[in-house]
Amino acid sequence: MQNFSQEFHTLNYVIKESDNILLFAHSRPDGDTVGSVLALKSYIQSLGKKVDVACFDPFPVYLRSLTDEQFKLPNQLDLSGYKLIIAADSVERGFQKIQAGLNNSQIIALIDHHPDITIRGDINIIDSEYSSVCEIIYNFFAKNKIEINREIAAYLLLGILSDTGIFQHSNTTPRVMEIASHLMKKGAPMAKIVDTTFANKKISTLKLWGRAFEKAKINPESGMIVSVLTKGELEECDASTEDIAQVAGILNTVPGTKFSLILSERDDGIIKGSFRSEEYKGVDVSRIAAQFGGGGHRLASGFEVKGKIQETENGWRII
Ligand SMILES: [Mn+2]
Repeated sequence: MQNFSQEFHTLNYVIKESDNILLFAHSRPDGDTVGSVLALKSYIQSLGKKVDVACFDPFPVYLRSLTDEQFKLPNQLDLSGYKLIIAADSVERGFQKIQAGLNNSQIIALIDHHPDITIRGDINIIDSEYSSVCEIIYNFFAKNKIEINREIAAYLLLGILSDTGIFQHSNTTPRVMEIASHLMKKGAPMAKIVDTTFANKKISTLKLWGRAFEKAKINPESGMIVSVLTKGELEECDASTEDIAQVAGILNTVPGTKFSLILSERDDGIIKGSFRSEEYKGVDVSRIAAQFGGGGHRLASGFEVKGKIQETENGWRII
């Protein structure tokens, strides 16, 4: 795990030297990217600087109860006007589209915890060992002795709770718990954030999950639990592909299973497979995904293939 002392110092220096700063959240924004950019925004604003937050997608409706903040669309902004641009979380989900148009005098900082990030900026703070970008930004504040007020604490906890699945995923280290504890002491409203991010499910999401759970099948030999979602079901439930994301995680909680797979039909005849497992189950799902040309982490991986899903007696197959 890198501690980024030098990078944190440099980033804070550049922030202080820049009057006009752009923060960039990834497309289909989640709690981690939102928490990251808003925590940084709060700090940068307190220094009396001009700061904007951009994203190719609108601010998530479900986070409205936590903040009145809004995103700006990149094409509504004069991107050449920013001295410093900081992209936080999944920097290859949106930010790479604007990077080419920036000029050499502008400083780019990338903060991410995804593996396989290939783009680089002037300041690179990228390490997949961290639970969330909010954990990294917490360290940035701590290292630079920046006061974490109630607002910043709430944003950072939002990101940590989102990316650890409320401390359920294997990325929940003792350090993550320490940070969360400190953020609560600073006034972060834990219960409210949990309610907002996880208890607030749309009826369309629940209907779609219902379809997937109803059809789930367990293969006793491999310990796999599998289910499928067709494009038709997505449309019938008025659900989005985002609503599929957690299904594999929930299926993986069924006792006696070793890993879960959810197959879902996407646009252009693509089928997406998402695997999940847990540390104690002793399965490396990235190796299974690799057999289908995919990849990812040991406990969460995926692949994409062209084809159609066909039901068989003890599962489904892709034809
Ligand atoms: Mn994240």
